[in-house]
Amino acid sequence: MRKQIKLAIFFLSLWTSSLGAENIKVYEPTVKEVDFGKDEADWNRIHKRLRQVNWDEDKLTPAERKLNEKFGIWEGSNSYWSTIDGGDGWYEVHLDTIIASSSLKNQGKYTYDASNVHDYSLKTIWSEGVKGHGVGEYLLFKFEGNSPRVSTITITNGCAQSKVLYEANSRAKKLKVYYNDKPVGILNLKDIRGYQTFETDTFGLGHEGVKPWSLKLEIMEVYPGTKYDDTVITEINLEGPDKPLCFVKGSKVKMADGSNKEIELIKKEDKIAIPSTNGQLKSATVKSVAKAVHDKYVTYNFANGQKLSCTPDHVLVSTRGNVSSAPEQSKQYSNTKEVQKIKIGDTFLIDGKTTALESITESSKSEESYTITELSEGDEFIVNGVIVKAEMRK
Ligand SMILES: [Ca+2]
Repeated sequence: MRKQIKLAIFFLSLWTSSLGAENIKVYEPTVKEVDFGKDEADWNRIHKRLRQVNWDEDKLTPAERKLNEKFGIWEGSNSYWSTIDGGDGWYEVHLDTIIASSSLKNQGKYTYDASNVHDYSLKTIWSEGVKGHGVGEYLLFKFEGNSPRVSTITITNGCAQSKVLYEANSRAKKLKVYYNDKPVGILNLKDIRGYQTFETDTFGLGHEGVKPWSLKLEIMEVYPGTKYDDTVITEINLEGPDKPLCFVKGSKVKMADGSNKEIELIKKEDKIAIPSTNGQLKSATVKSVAKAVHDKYVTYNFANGQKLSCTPDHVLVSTRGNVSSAPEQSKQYSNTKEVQKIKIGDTFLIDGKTTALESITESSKSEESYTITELSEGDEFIVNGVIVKAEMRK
């Protein structure tokens, strides 16, 4: 009997070491510690002041300006507790669903569902719902086949909103990563409040992908809470190399009522103007928006003095059809298969008049930019007077 057990242990250890021989990588994070809540009052004060002065930062006192250098509050800022400002996250748009193996039952108005780890709110958390520390419990992120690839995972561990709640609940220490149910890595989390960023292998196939795919994060080890066993995660945010094609902050979108609105302020359900076949404008509803940080932009300078700055692959509608500065990259979108290289002298219908492109300038500066990714109707909208495409992934 004893021999059998020994033999079993022997085979078990063979099996685990062969598992270890698989391509399992161990990832260490880059860490940004934040004492969430500590400067909330300051944040709210600056936010209020900026609203009072109609978002003109020059009207703040030097001390207020200095504070806002740290906060970066602007018109699109949602709240102190939001990890994202100005519209939706790109990965929220394309993520199919998040499933948890278990979740703690709702307590009054508090929920602990899987979706809480990807709602960009530091006030909401996922908590596993089994007895003990939840080792073996997991979150499963399911993606559509052509979803943007994932190569960066940023985790806000534990119940990060307060030091007391953070320490009271358990936190993840090691998370095992599965790509399509195959173990591929281990994330070694630190026991800190703040952001922990892991640069991983690249998962998914991007625009070439057809089959749905998944990432699973499974609790392997925890830092035990002082009061509760429940293991808690506040946020898991994803990023990768496939980014939406975007316009720089301040670009003006033509609205259905004829006014113009900065692209960073455009939200779901806004009514914007779109071109129609008879040359007139009509109204369409924004269904989704996205933002991303890019480091390469082009500015198109038109003969009428109009300018438009966007990513090189963003598609503009010229009088000879779809054009962009990087047509090969533009073709990844289902509605922009036919794209030609933009040329000086190409003509565009801007505010009802035919205007030529005079020059193109390139810039390399890392900044946030924005776009509309889905409309209730059509796939074109108007930015700085120019008709552009909303690139559709499906
Ligand atoms: Ca959350």
